[in-house]
Amino acid sequence: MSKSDTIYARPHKALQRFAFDEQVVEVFPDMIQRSVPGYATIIAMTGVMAGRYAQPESNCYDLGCSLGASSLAMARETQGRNIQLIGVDNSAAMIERCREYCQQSNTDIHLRCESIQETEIRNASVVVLNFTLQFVPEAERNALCQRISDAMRPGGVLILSEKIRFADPHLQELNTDLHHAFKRANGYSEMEVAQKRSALENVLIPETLSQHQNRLKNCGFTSVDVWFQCFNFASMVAVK
Ligand code: GEK
Repeated sequence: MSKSDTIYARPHKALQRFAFDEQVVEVFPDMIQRSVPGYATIIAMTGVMAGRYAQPESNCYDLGCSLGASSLAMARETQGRNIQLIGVDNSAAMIERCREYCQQSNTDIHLRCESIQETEIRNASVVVLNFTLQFVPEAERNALCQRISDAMRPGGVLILSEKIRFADPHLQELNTDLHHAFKRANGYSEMEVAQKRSALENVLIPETLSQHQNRLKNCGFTSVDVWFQCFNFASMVAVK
């Protein structure tokens, strides 16, 4: 059981930029579950889609794997196909804890503590970017998605889940309010919601669904669909 997230429960005098450090690792499962609408569904269905698209003798990547939730879901659904699962994260604290989880569940996932902009990607049939592209500098997102597309086998898929922004100001305000209501319903106080929001300012940079869809098409993905959305959180599937 992960500890409950109380990182922003007390007033922080000088609010630091949000970072994926030991303190976050300790509470991460609770934090992401209570903060991201549909998280459990997205993880479970990532596994199901990997089960459908993972090709024998290929690699499946979980980019920004954190504690390996998507990797473990993929592992469950792709057994016996001689697939190499590869999890990449640039937080040493995350990778260390992820390694413990993989050992406990006796799951063979190759873990790399690396930046996803630099990690080698090849012979891929499934690539997962679950809530990670949003932390990559905007200027580097096109090149990363192009590299993923170039490394994919025909018929492979990219699953891309993100917090999104709305071009329409009314919808932006509505969905931001609904997301905050979701967090309050999950036990976060007004102060926790406000402090977390400030800590993520200029760290998590959301884009619109059209920006994502256009980028994926420009990178050579043929069919692109939004298969899940709840408020300002969405997950897309892009077929190569
Ligand atoms: C899940 N996918 O449980 N290179 C490598 N890792 C990065 C980079 C980068 N440039 N930027 C951020 N990260 C997971 C959740 S969390 C999402 C992903 C969230 C890593 C960062 O260290 C963190 O572990 C992860 O991406 C983002 O489905 O907390 O909102």
